[in-house]
Amino acid sequence: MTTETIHHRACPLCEATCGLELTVRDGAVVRVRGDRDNPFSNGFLCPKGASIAKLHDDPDRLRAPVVRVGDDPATATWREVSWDEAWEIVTEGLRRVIDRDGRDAVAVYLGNPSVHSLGAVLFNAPLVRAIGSRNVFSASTVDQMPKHVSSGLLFGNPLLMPVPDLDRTDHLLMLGANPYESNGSLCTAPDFPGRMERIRARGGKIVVVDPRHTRTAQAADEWIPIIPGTDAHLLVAMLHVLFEEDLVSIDDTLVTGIEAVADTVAPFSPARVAPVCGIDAADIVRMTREFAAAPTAVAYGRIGTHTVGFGTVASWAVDALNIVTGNLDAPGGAMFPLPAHDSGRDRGRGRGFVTGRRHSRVGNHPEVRGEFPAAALPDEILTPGAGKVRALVTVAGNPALSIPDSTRVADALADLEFMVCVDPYRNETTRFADVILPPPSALERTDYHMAFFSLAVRNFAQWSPPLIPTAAPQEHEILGRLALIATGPDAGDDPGVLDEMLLVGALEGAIAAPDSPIADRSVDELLAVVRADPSRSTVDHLVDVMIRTGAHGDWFGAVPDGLSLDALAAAPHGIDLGPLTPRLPGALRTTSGTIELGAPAIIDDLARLSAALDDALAHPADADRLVLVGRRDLRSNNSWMHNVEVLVKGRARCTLQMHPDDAARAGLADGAAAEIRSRVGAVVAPVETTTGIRRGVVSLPHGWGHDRPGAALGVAAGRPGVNSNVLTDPGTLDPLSGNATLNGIPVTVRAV
Ligand SMILES: Nc1nc2c(c(=O)[nH]1)N[C@H]1C(S)=C(S)[C@@H](COP(=O)(O)OP(=O)(O)OC[C@H]3O[C@@H](n4cnc5c(=O)[nH]c(N)nc54)[C@H](O)[C@@H]3O)O[C@H]1N2
Ligand SMILES: Nc1nc2c(c(=O)[nH]1)N[C@H]1C(S)=C(S)[C@@H](COP(=O)(O)OP(=O)(O)OC[C@H]3O[C@@H](n4cnc5c(=O)[nH]c(N)nc54)[C@H](O)[C@@H]3O)O[C@H]1N2
Ligand code: SF4
Ligand SMILES: [Mo]
Repeated sequence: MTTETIHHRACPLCEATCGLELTVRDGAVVRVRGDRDNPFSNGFLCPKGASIAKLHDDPDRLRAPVVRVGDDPATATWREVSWDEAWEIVTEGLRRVIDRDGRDAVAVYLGNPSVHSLGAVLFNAPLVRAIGSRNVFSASTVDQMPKHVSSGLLFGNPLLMPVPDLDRTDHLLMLGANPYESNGSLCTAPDFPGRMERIRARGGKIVVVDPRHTRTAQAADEWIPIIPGTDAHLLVAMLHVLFEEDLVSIDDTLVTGIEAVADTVAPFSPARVAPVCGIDAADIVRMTREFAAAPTAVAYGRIGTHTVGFGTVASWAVDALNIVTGNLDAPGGAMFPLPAHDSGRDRGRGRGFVTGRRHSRVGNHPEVRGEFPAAALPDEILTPGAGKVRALVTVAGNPALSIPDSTRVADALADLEFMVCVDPYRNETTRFADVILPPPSALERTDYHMAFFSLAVRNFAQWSPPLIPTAAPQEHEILGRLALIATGPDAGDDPGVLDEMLLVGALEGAIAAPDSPIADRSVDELLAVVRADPSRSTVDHLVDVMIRTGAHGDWFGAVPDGLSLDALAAAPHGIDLGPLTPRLPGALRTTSGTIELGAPAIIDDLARLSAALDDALAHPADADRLVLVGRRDLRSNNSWMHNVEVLVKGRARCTLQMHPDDAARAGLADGAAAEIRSRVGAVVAPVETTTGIRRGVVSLPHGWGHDRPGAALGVAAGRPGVNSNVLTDPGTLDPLSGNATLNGIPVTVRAV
């Protein structure tokens, strides 16, 4: 007899966290639909979410640890081993390097999916602490680090990032984001496209700033085809207009540094920035006036504004635009979510935000949020001398494809003495590993999307227990065990010790919180409460504590009708906690207790911006100059979902988009093979001519290049594409955040 059961959970494949409805028959998922009863996503589903079971079923997905036999990944063979044997090899490899060369000789790289997997979200930090190395790297510095820095400087808390109140705004100014493909980022909004359509349906306006006429730009009222890398210039000129025309509306009890900013933006007139941005001065003035005049308005910037040389200034300027027009912390503007869980983010440990507490060995890069720039990882491995990195631990990362100068990244990975990867695939990066430790699939684990509920356009909570049982270790158990190994022989091999430490720490924090309703309770008593259900694991217990002691929590019975994990378990479609509400000044963590608009680091970097502007004006670009930008595709997910046949079949997606005029000048027809060359490297890709791109700009997506020998990605290898990060330059970083420059790369393109 076949039995069918229906389950609901949140999709972990992008930041939108849509509700999924999964039908399971005989232990296998036979149908995936959007959950129409999910109050946040209302049934929305994209092709990636629809294929989540294909990931689970992928024969190339590792089910057991594997060990490389042979030095050269191209010719190595791989041996499946037991977890016990894997742990022995990892213990030997890591401790050998630590004992001989010290902890800094072990580097860590944390990749993007580790923010989508609860076990990694909760256990990466203890793992990093246990390794105790200064060489910590993550995908954040090829992504959103500028936003963390600008939030840290403005609000005193790098995790306190305002999100556009999409459902109530009258005017959305979107820069360098393409949610019709990406489904939104640093802004969790299931069915982002539908929310945009409703802005226009209620009479609002959407302006999209992007060198490409994306589907998002097509759905907007206005497309502003900016020259890549110049969003900061544009935004600062908009600030200039606001001050010049006295269109500002600032609460000066809440905001400090206003005069310094007004003075500093004064020289950035629209006329001065216009030729560099490629936008008419009159349009800049008009855009600014419309933004200021709208009943509510919000500026929102993403990858295109962040992964550029002035990423932090641009991030700051996006918020500054919202702040000086009175649109920060107000409905319809940019608002701070208040998620159900308390991760300590809102409890306010200390005040102020600093970077540069130490500097990297090779490039002298300042630490930012405990990390060095991912672009600098190869230097730390390849540059001789004391402190050279000899071992690498990766969790959910594919730096071989995702960080700049991939050719050198591969050289660096090959040079390592020991490498262990927590990853479900043998891919371009993990083929260099000595041991690959696979986590369970997304259907076999608990999820609660902490990071994304903290960035959501409505306050929302959903817990997803494991759907398919597995005997394999959970991701947090793998990371916990790695942490014990890294700590040293005295730590033993019982991860329960670490679990207990984290749980006790969380409870102690809640008991000691200011005005804590559980100040008189004991850790032991509360520990017993959260551990009452034996079917739940440590990550569930930790979420339970965070939910109970969060803004909507039951505080272990002290707040009647408050939330607990039981309440979430009883609501499989998720719980809507209402629209965003104002949170200032309470949420501010600056030393002054105000929004520090004129942070010295920003004022200083505006001087660099001014100098760059002068330089660009003095040396106008040649008429035939080309710059490269990236792009995303709805059916792709960074570097790791190209092994799902239903997603990648059909037309080639890794093409070089090029304006027909530029293509003609280079003698290239649609479909022709073109060599794209930068200072750093060269790749060959087929040309796709389109008028939907600004002249002088070409675009190649990232995350491709699946032709590396030794990877085991059967489907992806059939449509490998080329790796755009062979072209990106590790030498040009945003100095305040250490973020890589991934857009606006000077290139030449010629027929081959
Ligand atoms: N040129 C260019 N480069 C870019 C970008 C760009 O726009 N242009 N974008 C950048 C951005 S925004 C990002 S976030 C980075 C991403 O860069 P990375 O995080 O380095 O890479 P991903 O492609 O996300 O690869 C994720 C890895 O995690 C593994 N994985 C998947 N699910 C899980 C899981 O549940 N647990 C574990 N342990 N592993 C898992 C996959 O097999 C894969 O190896 O790329 C960046 N690189
Ligand atoms: N389908 C799909 N969804 C994804 C991902 C994916 O790979 N595929 N990746 C996920 C991840 S890790 C992230 S970080 C998010 C990213 O989410 P988004 O930021 O929305 O991502 P992109 O689609 O890369 O959009 C960036 C846009 O910036 C434009 N651009 C490039 N340079 C500039 C510039 O200098 N100025 C301006 N104004 N625009 C510029 C590009 O043309 C592009 O349209 O998406 C997430 N969602
Ligand atoms: S939009 Fe994102 S969260 Fe929603 S189904 Fe698609 S991949 Fe999953
Ligand atoms: Mo990202």
